[in-house]
Amino acid sequence: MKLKEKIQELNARNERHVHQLSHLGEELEVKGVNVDRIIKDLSDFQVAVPSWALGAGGTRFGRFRIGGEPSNLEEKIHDVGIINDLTGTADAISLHIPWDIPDDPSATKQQAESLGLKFDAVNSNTFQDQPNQAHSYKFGSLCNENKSVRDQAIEHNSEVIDIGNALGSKAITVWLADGSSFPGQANFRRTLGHTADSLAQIYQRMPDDWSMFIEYKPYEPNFYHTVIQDWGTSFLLANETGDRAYTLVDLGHHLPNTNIENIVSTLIYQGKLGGFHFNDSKYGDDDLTVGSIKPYQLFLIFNELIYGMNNNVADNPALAWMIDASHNLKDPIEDLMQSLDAILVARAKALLIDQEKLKVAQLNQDVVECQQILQDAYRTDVRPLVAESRIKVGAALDPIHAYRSLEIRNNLIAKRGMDSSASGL
Ligand code: LRH
Ligand code: MN
Repeated sequence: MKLKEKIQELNARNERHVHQLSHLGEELEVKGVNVDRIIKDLSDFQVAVPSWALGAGGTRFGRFRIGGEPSNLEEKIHDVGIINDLTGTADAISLHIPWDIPDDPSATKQQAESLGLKFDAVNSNTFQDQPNQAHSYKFGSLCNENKSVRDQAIEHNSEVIDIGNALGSKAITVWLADGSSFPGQANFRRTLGHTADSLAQIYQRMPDDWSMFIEYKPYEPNFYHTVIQDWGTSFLLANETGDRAYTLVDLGHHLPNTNIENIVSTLIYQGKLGGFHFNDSKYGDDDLTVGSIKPYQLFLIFNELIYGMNNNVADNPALAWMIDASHNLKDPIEDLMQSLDAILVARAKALLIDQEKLKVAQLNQDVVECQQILQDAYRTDVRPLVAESRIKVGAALDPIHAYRSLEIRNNLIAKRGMDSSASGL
């Protein structure tokens, strides 16, 4: 029996869900909420799964195998197919090159389409040296003082665009480790200038309907300066590079206590927000499960996203939603499904915010009422809406329960063994 049929069987036992949904529906209708509109919004909301996060992640201190890991692109696409069947929220894959170069792009595209999947932004990699590479990226790639290193990195990004183009992708994400680890090591102005010039050359290589996402990060692997260290630097480079260049916000790429929702609001206001790498963190770029550490911040970010796109004065394009996480302890498929659930829960709560009432309270400078409106939405248990949005598209009422009761990991281990390992972080 196919996975989708087994899911329908499991979903059949849902009396408790039906009761919870009708109770919540009554509560929300009293408040004038259009419940069906929210459930439809959640069903339509799709997030791309990173191809580099389908195996066990690790740190320099160690990596612990989980068994049944996908050891090639075909198996990775298969696993994203499982995640999408169970959640109905993951109809795209974001590839990282060269970790996941398709041997036969048309066969890869076909396999993905047969599973109802497409390819979101492709990611270049000039933060690692590949075997037989002419020039090292040890001292940077697009920012390197040495032109032949920059040209090599520009060429790599051009190859990534060609691969993405063959798969039907429409965007490239450029994240650069470029920077320095000691004062005096780098000239800030020359390295930023080289980067701007290199991005402009890559931009010229993009098809006219493609976008470039410029991802910023304050530190790691360089620990004194990073060329594209913050949203402001990415924003100025996006403006300098072209109309189809945007800033990508990775939630883990902020110094402690940064107000990310304020950054999101400003970028949409300027029409320069390209998309997200969703994850969560306690300290640095921890790449933890979305919503596992700061779920209220994620809710506040979605509030700005919903308000911003409903008042889209600068014609910000539709956003690219992607997860970027690393699974050091959890089963990657379970971890990704928890992240997808947390994203839908945060979005559902934010959709409950009465934006009109909030505006009135803000204009009246009624600070208490403003918080009351936000937290009334945040404190609403929206899980029945999220579950119903999955059931509506044939996915599992409870993906983790379905995944475990169908013993999917054990079946993968039986097929692939305990020692198979996935490329990626
Ligand atoms: C850098 C980053 C970037 C990817 C990498 C896998 O920290 O967030 O998005 O290239 O992780
Ligand atoms: Mn990222």
